[in-house]
Amino acid sequence: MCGTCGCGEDNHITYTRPGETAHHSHDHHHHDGHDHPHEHHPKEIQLELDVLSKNNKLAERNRGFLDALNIQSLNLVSSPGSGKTSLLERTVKEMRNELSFYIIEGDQQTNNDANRIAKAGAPVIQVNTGNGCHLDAQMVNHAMKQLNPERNATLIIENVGNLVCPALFDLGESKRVVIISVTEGDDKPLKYPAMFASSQLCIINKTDLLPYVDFDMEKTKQYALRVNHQLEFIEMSVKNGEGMQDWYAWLKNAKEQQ
Ligand SMILES: Nc1nc2c(ncn2[C@@H]2O[C@H](COP(=O)(O)OP(=O)(O)O)[C@@H](O)[C@H]2O)c(=O)[nH]1
Ligand SMILES: [Mg+2]
Repeated sequence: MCGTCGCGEDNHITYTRPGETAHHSHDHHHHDGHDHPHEHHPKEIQLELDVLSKNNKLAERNRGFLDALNIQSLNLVSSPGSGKTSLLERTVKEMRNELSFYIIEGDQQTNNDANRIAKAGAPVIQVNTGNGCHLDAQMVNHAMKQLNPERNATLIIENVGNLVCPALFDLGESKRVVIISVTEGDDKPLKYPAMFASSQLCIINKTDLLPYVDFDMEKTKQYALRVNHQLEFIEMSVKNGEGMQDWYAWLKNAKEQQ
């Protein structure tokens, strides 16, 4: 997996709330022991399986913790810049009287996104993954404990922008939401099928830009349905508000089904 996602061995992960200085974790990244990322030895494959099975166990613990508090949790995945933070800012501003939001922000560096969310009005914690290109269940466990979400809350995790590695890592979320924007091209579901196969909802964002780009909405949906025939879609423009009401209805419905 290190060969796939490039996560470093000696990696420092930090957890920061807006206005605080970084809190360093002592758990080094779990991907140890790779010298030759391009050669796939049996030992390397075994290590990948071990890392994923350890992550899956921790994810189940997160799920148990969240279930006990009747908290719905969403894992937001996309490539960088498709609009995850913009969607969360608008959602927090417009829905915070109806749902109790807690946000975990994942990025390699900076607290920019946590600062944007704090301004929008939700409790938030930033996880900086250093070299890591995805969040894992242990990072979410640490972040959740610091956030201390209340009963019946809605926890939204903005994963590191990357359409590949986050697909492999269950965080204990109840639902996974993949976002693509119309500027990214309509072949993304075919190029990165794992992400679409493991998500329940696909948001297609920046529809306000459709007149300026070659993007075939129906083709994109067909490609995505090929890898996941149960995938739901919301066409959206966080900028002009198209689809926001559908998203709020989806969020509330997911909460009720919890
Ligand atoms: N035109 C347009 N721009 C958007 C939309 N949503 C987000 N953006 C812009 O896309 C850029 C990246 O957004 P951001 O929320 O930071 O993406 P993230 O990396 O996925 O969190 C910013 O400049 C946003 O203003 C949209 O619906 N339409
Ligand atoms: Mg962001």
